[in-house]
Amino acid sequence: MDFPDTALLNSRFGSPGKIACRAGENGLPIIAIANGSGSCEISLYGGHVLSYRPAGHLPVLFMSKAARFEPGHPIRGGIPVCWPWFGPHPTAPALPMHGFARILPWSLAATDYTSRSTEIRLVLTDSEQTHAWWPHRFHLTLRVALENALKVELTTRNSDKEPFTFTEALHSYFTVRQIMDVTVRGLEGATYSDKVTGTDGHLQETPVVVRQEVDRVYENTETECVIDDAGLGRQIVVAKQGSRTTVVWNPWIAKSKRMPDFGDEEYTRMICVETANDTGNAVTLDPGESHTLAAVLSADMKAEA
Ligand code: TA6
Repeated sequence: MDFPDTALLNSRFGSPGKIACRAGENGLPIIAIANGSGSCEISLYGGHVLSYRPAGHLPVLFMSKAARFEPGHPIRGGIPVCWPWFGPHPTAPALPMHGFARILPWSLAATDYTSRSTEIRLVLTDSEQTHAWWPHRFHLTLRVALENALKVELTTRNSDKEPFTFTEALHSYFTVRQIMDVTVRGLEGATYSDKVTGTDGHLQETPVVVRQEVDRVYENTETECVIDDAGLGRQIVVAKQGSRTTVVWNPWIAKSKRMPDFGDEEYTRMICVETANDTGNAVTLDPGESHTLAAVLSADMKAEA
């Protein structure tokens, strides 16, 4: 897997105190962006936001201590880009889980900064490799903007001659102090498919709590979610645009033990609240059309009770 030399990236895109490129594990290039609002790191491998830390806060995104940074293997934590399908491929389960965008090298196309915002734009386009998995021409842009929130935008453009349909997710892993002290608000009244039991049509009547493996797909919901972390006295707000599906996942005990790139106890310190468009909210683009999926993440210390 070829990546540009980080010295070359720095000469072209670097800016002291704002944008820096470095070689991470196995030489995978990492772009670090920073400003008065905080800091964020993004891997060119997978177009993958690895970390986000608002000024004055503990890290917002979770990264497994057992995560593997190896070409061909998805990174366990941060914000994996699931595209052009979410979950297993609908008809060819042997194809990569959650699509191929998160296991391919992206290019750094542009960086920009103002007094308030620092942003980068990564690009992934179709290739012989992607055609073998998905027979369409596309142009994918990931824009990551660090302001008083972290805005992550995934824009799909159909550069083919025929329409295509895709599903997608920004599969965000969030750090919590202790999962037993966490509730996720914002999905009350929505219905979900339970991927653990394989059943549909469940009504979410209360804020989500995790006391077992949770793998729920809420379709037709555009509301923002709030991860209320009583242990840290912090709320993480997961706002979204261009997304009609939200997924909530915690692997709990048994599944954690089955994941080699995830610590057996790490389920206690994370929860995924994913910004998506899954099957019932799949997106179809005509040639030349574009669609943007965006997650806007921010953290607030809870007001003293
Ligand atoms: O978003 C939840 C989910 O679809 C779960 O079913 C679980 O498979 C998780 O994604 C992680 O998938 P991965 O392929 O990254 O191990």
